[in-house]
Amino acid sequence: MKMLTDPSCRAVALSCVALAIAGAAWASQEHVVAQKNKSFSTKKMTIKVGDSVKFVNEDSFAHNVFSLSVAKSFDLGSFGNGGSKSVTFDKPGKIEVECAVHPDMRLDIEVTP
Ligand SMILES: [Cu+2]
Repeated sequence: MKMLTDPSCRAVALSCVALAIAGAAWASQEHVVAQKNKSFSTKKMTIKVGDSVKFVNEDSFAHNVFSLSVAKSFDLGSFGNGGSKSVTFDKPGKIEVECAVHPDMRLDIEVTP
C-alpha cells in the first residue's frame, strides 16, 4: 500500500507546481499595437494589470510614443520603421497614449485590476 501512495503524492505535488507556472504565464498578456499611417492600429483597448503593450512602428518614419498619465507615464523615445518597444502596465487606471511627433495620434488604454 505504501509503495502505491508514494508515487501518487509526488505526482500531485508536481502538477501543482506545473499549474502555478502555467497560471503565472496566463496571468499577463502581451498586446501588440502598430503605428501605421500616423495612427495607432487601435484607438481604445482594455487590458489587465500586469499586461504589456508592444508598440511596433510600421511607418517609414519615426514615432515617439509616450504618456503623461498618472497610472502610467512613460516615454519610449523616437524609433523608426520596424522598431518596437514594450510597456508593462502595473497599476489600474486610464492611460492616454500619444506621439510626440504626431499630435493627432491617440490611444486610450484602460487598465483593469
Ligand atoms: Cu507618430
